Amino acid sequence: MIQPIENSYNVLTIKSDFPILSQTHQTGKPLTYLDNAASSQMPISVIDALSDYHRRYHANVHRGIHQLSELATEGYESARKKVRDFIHAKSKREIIFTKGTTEGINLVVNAWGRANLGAGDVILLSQMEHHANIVPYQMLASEKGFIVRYIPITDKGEIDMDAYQRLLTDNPVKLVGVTHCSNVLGTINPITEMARLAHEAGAIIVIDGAQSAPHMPIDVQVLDVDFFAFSGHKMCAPTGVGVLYGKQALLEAMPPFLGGGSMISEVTFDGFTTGELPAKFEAGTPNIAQAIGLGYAMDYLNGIGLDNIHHHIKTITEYALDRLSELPHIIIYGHSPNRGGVISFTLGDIHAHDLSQALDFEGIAVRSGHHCAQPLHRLLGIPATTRASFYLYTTKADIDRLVEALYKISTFFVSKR
Ligand code: C6P
Repeated sequence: MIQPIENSYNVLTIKSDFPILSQTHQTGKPLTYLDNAASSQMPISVIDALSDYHRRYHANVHRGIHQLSELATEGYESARKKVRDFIHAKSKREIIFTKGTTEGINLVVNAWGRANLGAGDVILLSQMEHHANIVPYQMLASEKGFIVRYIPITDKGEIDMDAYQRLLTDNPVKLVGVTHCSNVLGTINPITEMARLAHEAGAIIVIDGAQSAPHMPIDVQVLDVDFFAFSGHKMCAPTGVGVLYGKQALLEAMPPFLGGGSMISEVTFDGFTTGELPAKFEAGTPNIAQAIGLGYAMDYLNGIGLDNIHHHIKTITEYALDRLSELPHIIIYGHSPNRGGVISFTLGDIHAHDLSQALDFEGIAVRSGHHCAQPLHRLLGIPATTRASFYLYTTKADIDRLVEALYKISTFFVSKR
């Protein structure tokens, strides 16, 4: 078993950087926040950076030549450089600010997909995808007539790599869309290997990085992926900002997604020409404060070190798996040894919503439902799970509180029968 590293990592100091976490729940109990896969919290440095922007240099970007606009543009473009460094992209032209992962994937589908996919083409998604990585493809498939196939998963909740290779060779596959880390099973998928196989088969690979970018070092060049989308609000930044990374040659060759201000070079009454990257994919006024906030969130995460964060989450997840396994009637979904910080489970026949409401009465925030992965839940034969998800500030004491509360709740439900 991995030894707890809380002393050297100093999780309590990290936790004290997040003002929201020192609150008391309305029940008077301490607040234990275990819903980080939905949205994480913001450290004081990010909150201060947002406030500073709003107090000192709020203005539109790339438009005015007055002082406030220049400061805002500088802040916004400096955030782009921080993102480039954070994911090790070659150029900041490859960094497109979006609203979040969902918008990033929709951009790829509607721009690259619309230009490159047609009747009879095949694309592969996996059975563990979030709706954001299924529905946009289904929408375009119904219009264009391409075929969507699903890579099966094993009993452990991992991609079935043999089936993946068969699906790649059986068909002329044009695109593979897969999550880096499942938001239900926690599985971290072997993206470098999957990208190599996709490229050998002549397909591009699009990665949903919503659950991986916040938790582990990302190098898009080592992964050799064509597109990689993620969201700021799961990595200490505000909502309303995300990133789509794309290889420059692909971004240059594909048409724009949205039309409007900023994304053009020239407009006449008869038509328009597109602007340079990355503006070509950023029509309209962007979420400036949020992008600047994301840059500060990346500074904060870098200050702790993504390797350290990844190690801490692995340690906490192992501890949580050990402790949760003590509970009678618990079923945990996802058994890959290579996993991120989410644990989805059912507890006897207690409905997931009842369970998360009862946990809320104990001051513990988790998520229940299908977690926007309904096809996966159908495959698992269950309508809903309860999910606890961890981040850089989660302590062993948080896990202990969760387990104690689950004991208490299961005793209460059994006594009611
Ligand atoms: N999952 C969860 O509770 P947006 O909403 O665009 O920021 O992210 C969408 C998304 C895409 N892929 C994966 C793997 C995700 O986990 C998410 C967001 C949250 O699991 C909210 S549904």
